[in-house]
Amino acid sequence: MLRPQDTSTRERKSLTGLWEFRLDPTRAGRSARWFADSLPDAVRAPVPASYNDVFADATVRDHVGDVWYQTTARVPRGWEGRRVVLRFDSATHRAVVWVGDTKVAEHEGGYTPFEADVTSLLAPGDEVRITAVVNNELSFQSIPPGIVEDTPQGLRQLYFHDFFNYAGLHRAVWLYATPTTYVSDVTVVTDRHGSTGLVRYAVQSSGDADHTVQVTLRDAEGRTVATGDGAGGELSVGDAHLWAPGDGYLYELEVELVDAEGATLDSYLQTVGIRTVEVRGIQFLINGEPFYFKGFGKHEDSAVRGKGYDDAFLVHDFALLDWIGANSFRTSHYPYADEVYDYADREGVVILDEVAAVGQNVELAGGIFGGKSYVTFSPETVNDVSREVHAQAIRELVARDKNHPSVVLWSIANEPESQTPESREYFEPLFALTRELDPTRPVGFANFALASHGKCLVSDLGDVLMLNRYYGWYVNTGDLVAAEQAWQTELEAWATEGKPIIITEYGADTVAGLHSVAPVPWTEEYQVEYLEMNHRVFDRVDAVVGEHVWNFADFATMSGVRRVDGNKKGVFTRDRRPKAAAHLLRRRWTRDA
Ligand code: BDP
Repeated sequence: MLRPQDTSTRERKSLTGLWEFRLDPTRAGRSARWFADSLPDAVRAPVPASYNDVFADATVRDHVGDVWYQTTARVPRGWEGRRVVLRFDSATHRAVVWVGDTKVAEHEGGYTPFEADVTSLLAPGDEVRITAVVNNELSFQSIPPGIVEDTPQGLRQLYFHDFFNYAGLHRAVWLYATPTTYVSDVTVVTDRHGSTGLVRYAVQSSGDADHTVQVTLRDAEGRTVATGDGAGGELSVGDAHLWAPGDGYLYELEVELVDAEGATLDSYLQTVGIRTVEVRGIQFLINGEPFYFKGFGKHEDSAVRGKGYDDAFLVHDFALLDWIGANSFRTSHYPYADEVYDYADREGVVILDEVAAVGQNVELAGGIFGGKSYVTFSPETVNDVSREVHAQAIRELVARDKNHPSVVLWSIANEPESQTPESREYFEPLFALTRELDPTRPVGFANFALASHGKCLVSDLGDVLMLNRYYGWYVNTGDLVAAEQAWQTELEAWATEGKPIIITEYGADTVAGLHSVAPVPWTEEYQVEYLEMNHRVFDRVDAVVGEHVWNFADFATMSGVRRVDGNKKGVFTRDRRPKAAAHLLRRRWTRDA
């Protein structure tokens, strides 16, 4: 799905700011048609932000069900005769949207954009009312899954993943205008032959006007390096400046729709990083060079705004990644805001891009979160309907992120049950789908400790083995000697598979400022020794091609006896101050720099 842009033929108007907002605990608003007028009894809430923590009110924080957002916007007068689109960069976890009294969009899934052509509903110069009902309920048919319990005290949301169920309008909302004949999709795939870069492109367009497609590829200085005609083709770039980790060199492809007189009907700008990605034997190659992933599993998480996108945190987090010597991260456990990928493209930071399928493992959750016991994959729990929701989430992820050079792998789940025949049956078509949607990137999923080597029935479907392991934390707690041996044994077993292994999680909860002479769990010293132990193990196994510490920063979770004010496995605190482990990682990750 294309982004809203300002180009010679397109304009966009951001609708971020304070919106009218209210909870709907009795789910009255839909039948009472709250969209049809000013939202009754509303307060003001920021967009983008999770609504949960901005009010000093536990009722808002723990609300289960519908909330309503409403704003009014003036349609620019210059948009006469244009196609006007309303776009939400996300609504967590689902939304219905009205313009005036007319329902224009409905979307399932909290982390990908959706939009509606609203041209016929507005007149340039007029003010228009935009209303969204956003629902945060998780069920076995949502990604991620959960269970809403109807208790005498009200609805209670249970879920099987370890981050707070933040909800609301987490990202920008836009009105944008395009010509009525317009570019509707662009796909770019890059390759190289010797020093020549190849850019294969495919353009889709819509609208009535006769047109042809012209493309112009410019380098970072704006010089034209190749041109092409037609809706698809291949451009050659002599002596190409490749996109590479640490060198986010970008070309720009201008896609134009041109009429018979040669006038430009529409112009869309697509950044292009020329690079290749390939798994060969136990290596992960970027531009034919073995790549070693150094970095983190992250979260979109910060105080007050929750999962709300924030430019300052974006720039700061990338500055910290650079400071510490990280070259990559995983968008655990859901697709992040578009801006994150744009920034990674420009900074030359590598991304493992993950869909929001986290917690399809109720056995694990039962143990960790004290929930009831369920069977993960069954007609009553994660079933065919869930799989279609999951498939759609993968389609939307690939459609949104396919052109980002930073994205080098699709991660289609985090720690699902994967040791049962039912899990294999569930995942086989999803791997096939992802490869069909994008044959150019490896596909994987983050494997969970219970599905250890020899037990996991899904890992062989992936191109890369992605392991989340907590030897020395959840097992062998405090005993790093035993942990080192057990970890080494398991890793050597995985190495016999002949595939590259990325350690996608390893980490220890650490309270910043807690110290001890002896390496006692929860202290900063223990986190350091824990990481050092892991690194010794990784360095002894050739198939290990990457290490992503869990987590970049402390983050909010649901309450529980194992969580003190959230998950403390951050190498940085929630407000991004380094723990001692940050200095250790910086030494390790910058030593060859
Ligand atoms: C793994 C999960 C991650 C958790 C982490 C932990 O993938 O989401 O936060 O463990 O327990 O199981 O800290």
